[in-house]
Formats: sequence, structure tokens, C-alpha cells
Amino acid sequence: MKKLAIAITAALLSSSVLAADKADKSMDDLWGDNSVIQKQISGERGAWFKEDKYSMFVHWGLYSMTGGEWNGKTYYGIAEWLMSPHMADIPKEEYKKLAAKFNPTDFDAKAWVKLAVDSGMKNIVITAKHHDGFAMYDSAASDYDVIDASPYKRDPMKELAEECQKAGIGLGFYYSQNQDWYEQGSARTSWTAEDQTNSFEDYFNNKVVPQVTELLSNYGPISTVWFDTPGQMSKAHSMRLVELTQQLQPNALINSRIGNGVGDFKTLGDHHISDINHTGLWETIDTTNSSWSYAWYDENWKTSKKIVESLITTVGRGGSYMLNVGPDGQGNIPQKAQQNLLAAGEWVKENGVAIYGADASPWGRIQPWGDISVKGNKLYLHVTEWPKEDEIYLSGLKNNVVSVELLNPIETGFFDGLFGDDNGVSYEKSNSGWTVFNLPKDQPKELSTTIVVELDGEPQVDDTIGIDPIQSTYLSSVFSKCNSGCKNGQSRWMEKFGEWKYAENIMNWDNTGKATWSVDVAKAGEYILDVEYSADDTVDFSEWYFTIGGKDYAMQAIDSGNRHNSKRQMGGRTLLRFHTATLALVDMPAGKQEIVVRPKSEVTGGGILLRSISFRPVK
Ligand code: FHN
Repeated sequence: MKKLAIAITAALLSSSVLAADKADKSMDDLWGDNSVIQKQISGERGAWFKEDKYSMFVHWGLYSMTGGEWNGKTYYGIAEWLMSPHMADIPKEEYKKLAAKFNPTDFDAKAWVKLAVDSGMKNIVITAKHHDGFAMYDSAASDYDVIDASPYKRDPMKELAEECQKAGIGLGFYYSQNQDWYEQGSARTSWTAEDQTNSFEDYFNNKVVPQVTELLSNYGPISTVWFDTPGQMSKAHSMRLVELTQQLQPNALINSRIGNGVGDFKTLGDHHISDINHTGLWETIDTTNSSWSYAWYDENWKTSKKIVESLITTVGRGGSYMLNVGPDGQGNIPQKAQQNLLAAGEWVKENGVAIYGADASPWGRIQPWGDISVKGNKLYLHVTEWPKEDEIYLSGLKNNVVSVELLNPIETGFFDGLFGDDNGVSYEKSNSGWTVFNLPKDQPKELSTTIVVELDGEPQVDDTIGIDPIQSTYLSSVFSKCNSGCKNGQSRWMEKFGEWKYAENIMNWDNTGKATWSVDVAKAGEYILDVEYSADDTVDFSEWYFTIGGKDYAMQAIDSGNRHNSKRQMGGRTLLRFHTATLALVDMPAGKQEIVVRPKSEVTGGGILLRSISFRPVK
């Protein structure tokens, strides 16, 4: 390390502060305390975050050159973890040699920023230093940086900062503060079997503080300081980084992964698209394919429609969406990512009024046909699933409707207008509390169509879940209520290493368990009941009752193939597999009612993990 003296702060941290964890803990341990200080996030500082809603995340570093492959073998999962024992287990001295070859001559900061802008994104957050410890900028605090250790001799962060400023979008830096696989004393260097000659304190004071200081001092205004995997880092360490930020970039916001509950906004778990609304400032972070950094085999690109849907639903839950690209080792953002981002960006441009600065849906959940965002007295209905019957149903709206129109009507010819084909929408209110919107026959916008509904005041809503008479209604378990004999909880697991999946479940059943959804059925009739659950061999053959319209429908569960202590999971977690059983053709009466699930037989193994039930109307 060069200028150790930059370490301004060692004195502020007590020497008794413990080193971060060295053991192979689970990802929960690494994510640490993810809460935020609510008082910090209110007011002016958070205003841009509330407005912007859509940002670009970039994972780019030495690992982008390997693209998930080492010595001819492909390691599937998040490719920036290639060095770790969970993947290729590359000795530091070997990995370090990548730096001498890092020469991304195709990197074009202007083009990256243009891509973000044309995609409708308002910020870029980029990996200035990831867990591998390599600084992707000119760091005086370490020789292991792009200027000293690579032939590239350019500072990509500087170039990006300049281009972001020109384009008027924000720039944030990702900095891995706790894990640094290159540095003695940091968390998770123990697998190198080196003697840990340095303490975490040495690492923190001699690398983290000086490097974060550089990032906050040398690149103009920074919108976000994005920390990651704080693990068991002490509150004093987290607070030191907060103080640095407040001193050097008072307008910058810090994410919750600074640890110890001292961030400004909350980052949900990787790839977590929430089923429920959250309060305060928060974001979903997601990837355009599956890995964060470039992986040669990863062609699991999100379509432009999927991108638009995820953006809409995140805004509908009250959050912001940060979507990642993984440029390759030459600095090229994969074509498929670009193509789909740009196509989604066309939609964002046309429908921005319903996204930027929009508030959460008062219904608190997705709708069978799409989702809802709000501004003042206006509802924006985002219709992603265009109904065959030319109408959509909305339950529980208490206000009077003042007007309804398409946000972007299709251009019509002169005569179309004259003969009444005006691409318009209309509505009817039933006295049972449903509002029905009549729509044009063909979907005006392929990705999603926005309908603007002006109300006579701020939206007033009865949020009882409506069962749609046209589209399938998905009832996430998160909206059920459990008695003391069961529990609502979340399960998470990894499919490939680092690719997270989430499920809200009803779990921990005993024989007295009873879970209830309150629903409002728009039209009496026949519906197909689908049950989505997960079970292991201890739950195989267990029996369950679903009570609908006064009748008990019985289900015998099958082992859906869960694997306990799966080696795919860090920290010996369970790999969950879900099964969807089409259970019954049920008769549902119209109106408000309860749907109840309870065990029919003796509960073993905590019972099924019940994720959702769905009702498909029979025409
Ligand atoms: O370990 C990192 C991972 O490589 C990636 O950077 C993600 C992005 O949120 N954060 C950590 C895992 O949560």
C-alpha cells in the first residue's frame, strides 16, 4: 500500500473493535443488519431517490475477463465470485496475474452513459472495488488498482464521472468494505491459508477508509455510496463510513448494506422483486441475465417486457429498480442486454409520468392484469396482460372516477375519430364495489399500456383481494393470515451459486394451523384452483383441506424434491423445489368471503410450505 497516512481516522475507532467474521457463514450473515435509519431518509436528501426510480448497476472488474471460466472449466453462478472456494478457489497470486492483462480497449464511458440514458435510467452505480479487492480506479492507497497494476493506464471511474455529469445523471460507487479477498485482515481471506498478519482494523484503516475517501473526493458529486456484505462489521466501522460520507459528500445516500442499520435506503436481497409494499426509500436490485458480472454462458436475458414488468411492479410496491449489466473484459456490454434495455427504454420514455416520482399502489399487491402506480388524484393502471374480453376489473375503489383515458393513444386516422373508434376507454362502477374498465380490443402498446384514471380525491381503497372474473388471480401466501398453528415467512435459496430465489410461504404448521385469505369475488362461477407448495419426504402424503364457498377440497401433498443442506447453498441451507397442483374445479359464490387452509391429517415435518393459491375463471 502506498500512502497509508491518508488513514484519517484510526483514532476514532476503538482498538477493541472486533475483526469481521472469518468463518464460512451463510449469506444472511454476510448481508448483516439490513435496516435503515428512517429519519435520515425522509426530507430533501432522499428526494432524488424518490423521483428517479430506475438506475443502472454495473459489475465490472478483473473477473469480467474470466467470464466464469478458469483453466478450461466453467463455474456456473455469479461470475465475480470465481476466485472464492465456492467457485474456482483461485489462489490470490494466480488471480492477481489477471491485472497484468486487463486492457479493456473497447470501454467507452460515453456509450455506457448513453445506454443508461436511452434506457430511461437516472443513475449508474458501478463496482469501484468488489470482493476481489482490485480498485477499478486510480487509488493512491493501493497498488492493486487499474493504474498501477494493469496496462490500461486509464481511470474508468473518472471517465464515467465526467460523462454522467455531462448527461445529467447520477453516479454511485459500489465498494466492498468488509470482504477483500486480496487484503490481509479483511473478512473472508482465511481460505487462502495465509497467516493473518494484519487485523481487520489494519485493513479498514489502511485500505477502506483511504479508498472510500478517494472515491468521495476525486470524482465530483456522487449520488450513492453502495456498500455490500457487511457481515459482522461493527457499528463503529459502519459509522466511520457514514461520517466520511457526510463530511465529503453530504448529499450522497448510503445503502443499507453498510450494515448495522445506519444506511439511508434499503436494498432488498439480490434479485428480490417484492410481493408487498414497503415504506421508506428502498430498491430492488436485479440483473439483465442471471450473473452480476459477465459470464460467457449466461444467455438468460430478460426480455424488454420482463424488464418493464419488473420496473412497474417495483414502483407499484413503492420502490426503485436498479438493473445490472455485466460488461466483458474488453468493456463491451453484451448486445442482448443493450437491445432489451433500449426497447424497454422506449416504453419508459413514453410512460415516464407513471413511473418517475410515482407512489405505490394503495392496493398493496399486483393485479391479475398488471399493476398500479399513483400520483396525487391520479391512478396509473399498467395493463401488462391485455384481456381477451376487452375489460379489466378493479376491486375496492371507493372514489368517484372523474375521467379515464389511455396515456398514449394509438395515432388514429381522421376518419377513425369521426366514426367513434377513438381508442378510448370507459368505465362502469358496480354497486358491489368493483370498477370495470372497458378497453380497446387490441392492446395499444405491446409491453404495457397505461390507463390514466383521475379520481375525485386521493385514492381511497378497500384492499380486500379481488378474485377476477376474467384473468387468473394469484394469491400469494403473504396476504394470508395465520393463527398460532402456522406462520407466514420467507424462504430463500440459490439456484446456481449466488442466484437468489425467494418465496413467501405459510410454514411451521401444527395440527391446529389455519391460514385465511379474505377475498372479494366479482362474479359467482366455476374456477380452477391451483395450489403451489413445496414439501420434503417428511411431508410426503400429508393431507390438507382448502375450504372455499363452504366446501372442503382435500389435497394429498407429494414430496416436491427439496434438498436439505444442499451443496448449492452457502451455510448448508435447503434448496427448495415447488410443485403446482391443479386441485379442483371449485364453485365460488360472489362477494366477500374467506378461503381457509388447514391440515386434514397429523402434521409432520412442519407441513407444506404453501406459497400461493390461484383461481382461474372458467369461461
Ligand atoms: O457478493 C455480492 C455479489 O457478488 C454481488 O455484488 C451482489 C449484488 O447485490 N452483492 C453481493 C451479494 O449480495
